Amino acid sequence: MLKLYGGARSRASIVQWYLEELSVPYEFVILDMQAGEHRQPEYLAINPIGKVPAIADGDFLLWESGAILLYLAEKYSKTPFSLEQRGIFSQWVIFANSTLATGIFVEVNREKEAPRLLSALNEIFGKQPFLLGDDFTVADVAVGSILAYIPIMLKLDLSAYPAVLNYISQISERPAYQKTIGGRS
Ligand SMILES: N[C@@H](CCC(=O)N[C@@H](CS)C(=O)NCC(=O)O)C(=O)O
Repeated sequence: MLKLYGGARSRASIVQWYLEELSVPYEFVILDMQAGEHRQPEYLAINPIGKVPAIADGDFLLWESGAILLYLAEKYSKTPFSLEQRGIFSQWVIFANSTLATGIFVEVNREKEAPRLLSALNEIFGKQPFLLGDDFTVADVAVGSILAYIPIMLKLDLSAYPAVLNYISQISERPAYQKTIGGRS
């Protein structure tokens, strides 16, 4: 069975959310990060950087939440990805973990970056329920988890972005979300 390594409150929840969406069986190996279990040789053999999440899918090891999401999306897709689809999914996952996360959660960037990022997303969600249209995809797990962490972790007023607020509320109601990220708020 696929093993997901993470802390009780860590970015492993993002991968766990997607595993639940996909109905993929997994074992969640919860490391005691307070005690530094993620920096012990046993875990460094899985991720030499000593960060979570990581997965072990049989003998195959992978770390960085975005890389894991993309691997799972492709592995469990009913049809093979085209080069263009792969590009679009990578675009949104990398956007989520680099541009969006640093624009929102790095305080020094927030004032300048948050309004333009959230305005652009608000435009998109004003026209369609999910990032790529009518269907929920891995892009929504990556971007949605960063957006959903805003009310959990920051006191940021999102009232100027009603479509973003509506999107956060819609994804927060998904059973797989409730079982994972939602369970920590
Ligand atoms: N970009 C990485 C970030 C990983 C990361 O920073 N994880 C945190 C937990 S949320 C961690 O392992 N912190 C422990 C440490 O830095 O020692 C990802 O998305 O996987």
